[in-house]
Amino acid sequence: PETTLSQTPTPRLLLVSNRLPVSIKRSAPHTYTFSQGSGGLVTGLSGLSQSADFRWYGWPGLEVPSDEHTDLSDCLREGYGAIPVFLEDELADLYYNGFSNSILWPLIHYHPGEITFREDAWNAYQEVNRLFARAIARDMQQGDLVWIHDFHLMLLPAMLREELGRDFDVKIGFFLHTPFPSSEVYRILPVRKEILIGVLQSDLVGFHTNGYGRHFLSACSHVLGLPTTSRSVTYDNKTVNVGAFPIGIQPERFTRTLQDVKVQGRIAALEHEFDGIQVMVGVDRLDYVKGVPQKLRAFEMFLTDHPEYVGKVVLIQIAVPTRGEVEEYQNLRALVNELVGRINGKFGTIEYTPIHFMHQSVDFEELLALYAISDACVVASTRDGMNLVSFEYIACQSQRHGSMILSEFAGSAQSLTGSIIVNPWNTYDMARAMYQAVTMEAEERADRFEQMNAYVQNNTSAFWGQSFVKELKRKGVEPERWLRL
Ligand code: GDG
Repeated sequence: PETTLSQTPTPRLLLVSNRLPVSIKRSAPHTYTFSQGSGGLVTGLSGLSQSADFRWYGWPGLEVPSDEHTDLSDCLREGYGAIPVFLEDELADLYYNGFSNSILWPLIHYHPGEITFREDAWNAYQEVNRLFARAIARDMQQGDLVWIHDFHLMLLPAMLREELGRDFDVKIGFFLHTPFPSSEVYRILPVRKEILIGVLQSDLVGFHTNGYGRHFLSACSHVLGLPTTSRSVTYDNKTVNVGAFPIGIQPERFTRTLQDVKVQGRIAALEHEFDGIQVMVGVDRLDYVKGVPQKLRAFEMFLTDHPEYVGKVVLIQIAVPTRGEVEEYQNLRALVNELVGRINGKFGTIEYTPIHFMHQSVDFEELLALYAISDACVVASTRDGMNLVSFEYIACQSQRHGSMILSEFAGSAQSLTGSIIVNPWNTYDMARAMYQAVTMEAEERADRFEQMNAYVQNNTSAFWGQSFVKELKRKGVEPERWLRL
């Protein structure tokens, strides 16, 4: 039949991620409380959720007795447009901690030494991707767009096509929030072929940077022998487009919250507390890819080399607990505790604590107050897909124009050209950068801030989400259909 633009219905957008964008707590049988999540992915997609028929599939993050599935699903669907994919605890643990966090995460972040490949974890990963595929396929309509997120669900594009059948009209997009490693590292993965084949049933594969996209294409070429161009790969007689879609933040959320009376009060109190002292801030999940030990050692070297700053500079490090069930994270925690204790013992006095270390998360208002009162932010990631903290710090610095010390291994280093770029493996380099930050003239700080702020204000999360979906919609539209339109 003839199709005209006005008759073409807006396609539905189905988002899929490991976790739903809602935190769910079960206080008693059939009794749940919900709170809206606020991670980068949630805020990045909130603009889209208003513009399209929108659903979000994910694991609710807790085991739910089967007689409560229907009630909980109804609540989540009506309240949040969220559709839970239920998993039993044991399976979720093997898929999430066993395979995603203990095998894929370290490999992707160039820590192959941390990997112990386990067949049972791989089986669980396949099983959970299959459960997601079935849950989504059950609800799908012809013409839907599906946008799958992150390394937990790399088999899902292929499994979804299998469930739907080849002729089903759906466009599948896949976005990886982490780096994609060099193919020389990627090929260590025992199931390297299976994972690539899983992703390659997408129409569009997105990364934060061009470099990650290039690594992915060379893995397709080296591991699977597929023909590639600089922006696509051909698999199963279909072209898969590959592109860079750098994520951003919602800067106005930060500007607005900073005006809050409560936040202003907290800023005044912290400024009073640190009167005459320069503050450096770090905000990281306590993950080995975030380079927290490297940062602490550099801070120690800075104080050793510049004793005139002992008593004059502090480092506030928020280290959000994460993946505590995985052994490497327990070891990291012990190392960081030891380093903080040693450095504070060495340079501290009754009046002065060089490192204020918090192994806990802080609420959003407190986080913003900390960003706002800090004279520098230090991001020392040894690998990081993007790093939203670096953007958030800039969004809170319109008054102070603090310095950004940023690892060259964070995706955001490619955009925040006004930052002091460091190699976190080079302690001297990072210690020098700390000195540079605390001695930088106001005029230079203002210039650097202007550059970085222009980027953060323009490259928002809404822009990221819309760009990806626009590209996905365009992909696969048959030429004859274009002509008729
Ligand atoms: C992955 C990739 C990529 C942190 N501590 C607190 C808190 N946070 C918030 C930050 C920020 C988010 O968590 C962390 O985002 P990052 O991007 O820095 O890092 P990952 O969690 O590793 O995210 C990363 C990202 O996905 C998006 O694609 O950039 O490379 O690894 O928003 O503000 N928020 C509150 N209290 C805290 O204590 N309220």
